[in-house]
Amino acid sequence: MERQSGRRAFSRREFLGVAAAGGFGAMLLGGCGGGSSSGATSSTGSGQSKAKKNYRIVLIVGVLGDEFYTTMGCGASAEANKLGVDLKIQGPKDFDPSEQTPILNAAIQSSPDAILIAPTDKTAMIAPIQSAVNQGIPVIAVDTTINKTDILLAHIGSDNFKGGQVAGDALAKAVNKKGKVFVVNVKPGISTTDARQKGFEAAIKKYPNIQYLGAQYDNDDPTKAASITSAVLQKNPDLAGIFGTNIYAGEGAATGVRQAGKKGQVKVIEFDASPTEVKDLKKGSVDGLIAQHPGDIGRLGVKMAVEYLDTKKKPQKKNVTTGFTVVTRGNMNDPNVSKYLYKAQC
Ligand code: T6T
Repeated sequence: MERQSGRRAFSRREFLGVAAAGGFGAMLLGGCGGGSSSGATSSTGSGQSKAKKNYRIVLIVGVLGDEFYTTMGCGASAEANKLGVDLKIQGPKDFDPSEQTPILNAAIQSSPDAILIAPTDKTAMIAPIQSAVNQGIPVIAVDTTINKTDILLAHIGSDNFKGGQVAGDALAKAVNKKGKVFVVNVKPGISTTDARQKGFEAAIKKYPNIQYLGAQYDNDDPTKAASITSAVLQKNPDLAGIFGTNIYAGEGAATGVRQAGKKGQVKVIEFDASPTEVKDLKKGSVDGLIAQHPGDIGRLGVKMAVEYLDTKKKPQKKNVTTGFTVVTRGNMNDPNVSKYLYKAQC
């Protein structure tokens, strides 16, 4: 099996290196909330806006080593640096609420001024987030969210249902509006990827000659995504297309298609724009990417937290939707598109 993902190749040193190289007031930490070290707050140049106080903010991502969250961290770190805020970035090694909860609990113990979090499950993360709120810590959900949104200060992320619809229409176009298609998804209970699947299903209903084979779950593991894809291809040698709902689903789907010798024949549309996904697009194993704007999510998250801490006024918009960009072989070198391709480091 070829190496597929930044996540599997992740090392803790690499992550710490990212923060250091970026020169930002941030540390990226692996593991279960252990040993958080404080990043130095860099001074800002004259004329730049500054937060009223030297706030401490924690960003807890969905999983470390995932370039979507790395890119979000880059945006958050840049904003923290600009505002003179101390930002720590932490996250679990797997996209799992049982790993994310102790990290959140440790962050709460350190009494930060605000927490930004990408909840790994829309139900399981309600109680841990409620604990933060009960201690008076404002919480902003970034990317993913929870079912109990009233306890959040706000949510910032993509319109994932719409993104799924765009993916559905793109795949329908790629397969000439006919044939069998299926979805590789992560796991049920994640607000973003659930919505993408729903949006995709709503879109392909419009095409009577498309037969939907349903969705299968890879547990955010590209190797599992590849084996799911191989099995579906073996059962359905006439498969026309696949939608991968995130980086690892997409990367694994492309691998499965290549391993079956069906590159170009089976069309693949994927969410996100990791370096591997972009390489697969360039080489023809993938036909389109729905790139989110994670840098904007991170930047806006820090900005909103600081505005709230400075003024104590709740944000006017509780749900901030960031955009996405459809990346194709035809437009991937356009600077207005390539600026949204994800980073493996800042
Ligand atoms: O697609 C992103 C993110 O939006 C989703 O919530 C989880 O997966 C990613 O991080 C990509 O792997």
